[in-house]
Amino acid sequence: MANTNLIALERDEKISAAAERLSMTRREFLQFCAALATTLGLPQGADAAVAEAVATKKRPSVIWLHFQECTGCTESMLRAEHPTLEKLILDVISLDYHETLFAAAGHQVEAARHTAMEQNKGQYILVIEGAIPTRDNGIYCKVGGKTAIELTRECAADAAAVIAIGSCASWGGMPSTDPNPTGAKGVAEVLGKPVVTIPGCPPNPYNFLSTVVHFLTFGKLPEVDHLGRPKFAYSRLIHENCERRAHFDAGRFAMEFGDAGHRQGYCLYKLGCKGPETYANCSVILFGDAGAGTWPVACGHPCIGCTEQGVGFQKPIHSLAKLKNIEPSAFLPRIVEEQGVGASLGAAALLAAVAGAAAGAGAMLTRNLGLSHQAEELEKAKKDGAQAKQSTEV
Ligand code: FSX
Ligand code: SF4
Ligand code: F3S
Repeated sequence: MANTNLIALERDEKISAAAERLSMTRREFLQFCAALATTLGLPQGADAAVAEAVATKKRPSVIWLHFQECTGCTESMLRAEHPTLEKLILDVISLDYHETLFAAAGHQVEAARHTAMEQNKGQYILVIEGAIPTRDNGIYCKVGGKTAIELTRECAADAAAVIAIGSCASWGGMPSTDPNPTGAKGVAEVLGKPVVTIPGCPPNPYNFLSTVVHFLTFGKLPEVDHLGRPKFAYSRLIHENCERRAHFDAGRFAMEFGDAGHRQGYCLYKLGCKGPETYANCSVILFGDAGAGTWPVACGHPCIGCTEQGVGFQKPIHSLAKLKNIEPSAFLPRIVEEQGVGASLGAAALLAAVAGAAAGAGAMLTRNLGLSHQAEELEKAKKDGAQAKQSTEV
């Protein structure tokens, strides 16, 4: 069935204006929004709500703090190969404070943070990048004379939502590697309450963008798992969607880097691949908008489990992964799938047609559409979509 809502939007002036702002054609803009809706696992029709929200809603103010980290999160967000992604990220949010991107310095920047927090009290999104050192009262990371602990608490107090971006902010990540000399911890632990986490070192910018677009469209953050990770991105093991999976199932393994098996694309399990115990969508949405093959395993390196607390930066890179559960490959048809569940064929076709930004991901994602979410989650998303139509500004 054709998606009439989305087609109708093609002639909408607000959509034209948004597309122009982003140096896209209207069709490209709508296709990109459809791809985002598909990434979020939303049902047919939600893509129009996403497009309208991106085009018209007031951009949420974002305060972005940096603590113990390498700035790779920011780098991966804003230096995407394809210009669309960084433009969209900067278009859907109002980045009112960001220590590494601000041209200004010192008191001017501190004043900008206070102003943004006062003017958007209770409405801004606090994004934290980097771990928080807690040993010796947090003296190992200070900005403007305040420790990371103090800044986190101060900025979180009046935030509408807190997002911990990257593995460092999610649970401590690389800085928390044994013996963790600074007592590096994640945001949730320091605040003593759950926050949304988008782990990955670096995290995939699509997962951040999709999370913010969900907030923009529905006025709330997406559903998360017990570690605060959005379910749309972290509900499947890498191993379930891996392009080398057929080799694993057939017992064909690379035994050394550069051996015949490695050169022929065999499974990297015996080189320490942590795909069987790591939840993330790297193999499905890829990185950098640069087409097929742009994720660690495709490049020939075992997954190190960078999104998985207790695996990444904890387990030795070349130790064998725990086979967490015996899930069949997502490429195989399932015998228990309910009929009529999953993203529409229309959305799938649109996604596959999206040039550039989602070209590499299109084939993989289309193949797996409808497998990643349960029926009740889609029903819930449908209701959210209907409510969003009636709701006002975020
Ligand atoms: Fe770096 Fe971010 Fe890794 Fe950490 O990403 S890419 S060390 S997750 O906080 O800057
Ligand atoms: Fe892919 Fe790693 Fe699983 Fe092998 S062990 S199929 S390389 S995720
Ligand atoms: Fe990280 Fe593994 Fe993905 S190392 S980027 S979770 S493939």
